[in-house]
Amino acid sequence: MSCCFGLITALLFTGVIYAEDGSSGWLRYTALEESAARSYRQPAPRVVTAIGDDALVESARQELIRGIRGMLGLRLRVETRVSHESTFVLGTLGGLRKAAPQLALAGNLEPDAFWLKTVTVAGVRYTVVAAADARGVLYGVFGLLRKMALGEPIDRLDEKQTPYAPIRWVNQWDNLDGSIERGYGGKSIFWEGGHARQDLTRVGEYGRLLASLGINGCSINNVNADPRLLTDDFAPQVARIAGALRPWGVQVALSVDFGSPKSIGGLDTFDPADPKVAAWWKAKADELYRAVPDLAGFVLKADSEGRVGPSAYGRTHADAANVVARALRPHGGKLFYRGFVYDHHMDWRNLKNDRARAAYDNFHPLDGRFDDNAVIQIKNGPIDFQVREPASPLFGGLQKTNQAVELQITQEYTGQARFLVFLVPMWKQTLDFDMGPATVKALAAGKTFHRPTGGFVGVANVGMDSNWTGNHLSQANLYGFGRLAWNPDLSARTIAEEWTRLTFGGDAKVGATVTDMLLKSWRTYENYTGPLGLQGLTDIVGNHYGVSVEASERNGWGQWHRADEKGVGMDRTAATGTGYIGQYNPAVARVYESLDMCPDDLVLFMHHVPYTHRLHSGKTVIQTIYDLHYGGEATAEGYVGEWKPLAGRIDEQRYRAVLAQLEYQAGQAEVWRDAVNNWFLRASGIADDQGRVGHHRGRVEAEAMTLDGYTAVPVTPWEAASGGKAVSCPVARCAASIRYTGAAGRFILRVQYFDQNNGSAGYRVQIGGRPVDEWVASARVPSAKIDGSTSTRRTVTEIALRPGDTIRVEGMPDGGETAALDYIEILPFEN
Ligand code: GCV
Repeated sequence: MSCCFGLITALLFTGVIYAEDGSSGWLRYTALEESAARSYRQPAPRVVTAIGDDALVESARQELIRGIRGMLGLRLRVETRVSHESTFVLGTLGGLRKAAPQLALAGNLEPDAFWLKTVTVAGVRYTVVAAADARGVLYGVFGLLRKMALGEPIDRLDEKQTPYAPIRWVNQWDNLDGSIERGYGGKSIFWEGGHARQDLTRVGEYGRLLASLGINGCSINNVNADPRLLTDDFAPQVARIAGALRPWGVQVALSVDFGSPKSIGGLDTFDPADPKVAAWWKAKADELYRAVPDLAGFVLKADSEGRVGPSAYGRTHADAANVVARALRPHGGKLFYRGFVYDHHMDWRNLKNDRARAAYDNFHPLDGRFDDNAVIQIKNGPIDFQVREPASPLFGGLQKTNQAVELQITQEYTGQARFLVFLVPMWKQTLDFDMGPATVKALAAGKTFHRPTGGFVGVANVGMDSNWTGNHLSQANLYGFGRLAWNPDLSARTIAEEWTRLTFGGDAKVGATVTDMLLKSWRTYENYTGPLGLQGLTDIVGNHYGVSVEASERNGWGQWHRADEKGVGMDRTAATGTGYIGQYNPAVARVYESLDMCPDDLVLFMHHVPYTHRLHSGKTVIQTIYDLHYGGEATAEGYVGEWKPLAGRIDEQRYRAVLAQLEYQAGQAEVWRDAVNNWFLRASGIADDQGRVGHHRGRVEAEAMTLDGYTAVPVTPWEAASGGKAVSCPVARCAASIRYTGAAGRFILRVQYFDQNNGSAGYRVQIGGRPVDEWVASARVPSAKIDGSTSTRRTVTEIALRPGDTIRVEGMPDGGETAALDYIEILPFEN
């Protein structure tokens, strides 16, 4: 044994940084820095005893063994009884009191809570992980290991942790064909080709990640539910998935389609008031619970975005929820009924229409009419996961109904796994917001009105990508959601620091840099996209990614910002607008209703104002739009410089992947900045008082270059390309060139091109006939068009230019991708 221990220690503690693909997430258990390892190793027990044969306790024991081995290089010996030797003792309070009364563990714990306690008996020290139930034991072990990974002492423990709310769920929007709606981390880990995957290894690994955060439920299919999931074929498949998650205490839930009694059930109706329909739901639930006895329940999206619902029969949402909830109740199941109900065919010409009103208007009148195992699942804001929204007034509008807050972990409107956007500060703004009766977190958790069920739901959409979320940094959002669901009083900084250390190790410079980048990233993204409550300004009817300022206007989807030549913003006041503000408690409404009191961050969400309106800052709205876009872009550009000094301090594989992501983001930030600013310049006719908007140092439009094969094409929307145009190559090879006429020197050359997803075009740059760069445009970007989503920047640093040199960019189309170019920029090289 001593030989093996020595070998393991030598291998683990050599300080070598191994390549990592991100699959371990924050559960890496890499060797602690030697002095920290020594301080834990010396007093640490060498034995683990787990009391009870529950599968979750077994998971807890295995996890402890794995963590201690990874971090300290110690192999724990497994014993079945608590002896007179220093031991890690795991078990439920009941089990421990019987098996080890000498530990004298007094008191009680809530479900899922845990107690980490150092107990000394006759000079022998025991490190105890106790809980009311087996799941709490598992959570306690994860809590203990996290402490060690964070460098916190564990020699004198007496810490109880109780989850803030009983509901801590994730939703996955996975389709049976293996795709994921708004998923950016690869294919489904659950489904493939219309069936549950044969190999569910990743599902188990996901369960482990979720359990480490205290997440106890996961719905495994899209809320835009495929009714086939409720056909007989699927029960055994759901049972297999549930089996993979069960050792981690994560219960499976299913999204269901309200039309199922008719579409797959053979009935001629899905009317919730029809006894045949009630009987169908009951029989279906009974059948499913035979296959999956611990099924957590159903999630239901009805009467929303084309899904059928109770309105088909003139019934209410309470009728719909209750008919399903009653089928689940005998089995202890819950029905999550989504509050995301709105009309997406609204007349945009009617200034009183307002999608933001919909959730409250639909559900507030029904308060008290939902059964106790039904929960209204409410998105954080009244629209749809925009970069900034006020807290949904519905949180304050339900006092006799269970509710849960729905947060979106997957970055649908916030950069889709290509941008660094840490969402915890945004979520905290909602959770900590005082609705009048109480904060959103207290209302959602059911604390304020003593509701039996409530809590937190996060739309996670992880996928088969090794790093789960499509990039390394977005994992911080999954981690942050879980930590907040367990304890919403944690600060964004604490969560960012924890995640950074667990994910990238204990190097202080890495910790400080990444934490700082995370904490400023939401505001940065907001600034270069849609600040002041403008919201997304993205392609609202398409991919929700690239810039498209007017896409949300003049259609029925209701994400309007109503910008015209005179002013901008939605008038949602009670006095002259849509009346949305009147849905809040009077204390909140008073602030939003008054232009003087309304926070600048939400001013255009609440009010329509002229561009010359002065904000609290003293600046006009239009100048603020310009300045924030320049500021946001500059901060995003700065990420690259902040990240580069971390080379060698984290593994090369993740270092490079993140660097590429940040470089890409910097380019996209410039696209957003210019597009939004140019759009508002054209709309308002008011110039930037700093002369930046519309003027770009060193920029040469591609259409102004000497073109060989390339032809100029208009771009839609016009603001997505500089000058509204690009050049596109209709033949096998094209070139755009200019003769450099400036002073000799060293420069950066930027090439703005379009990386469509329908081909992999090649590009080559030559200066004075010498090749200086070449690349293939093959990024995973969600558009096949020349637009704001595909606009991408390539930077060639430190090139020498002399007057008379020819700069030539060649493009070689591939498939449908036309090697399109927007512009080049020649900028001074600064070290
Ligand atoms: C699953 C937004 C998204 C949809 C999503 C919907 C919802 O509209 O764009 O993809 O559908 O929200 O939350 O139901």
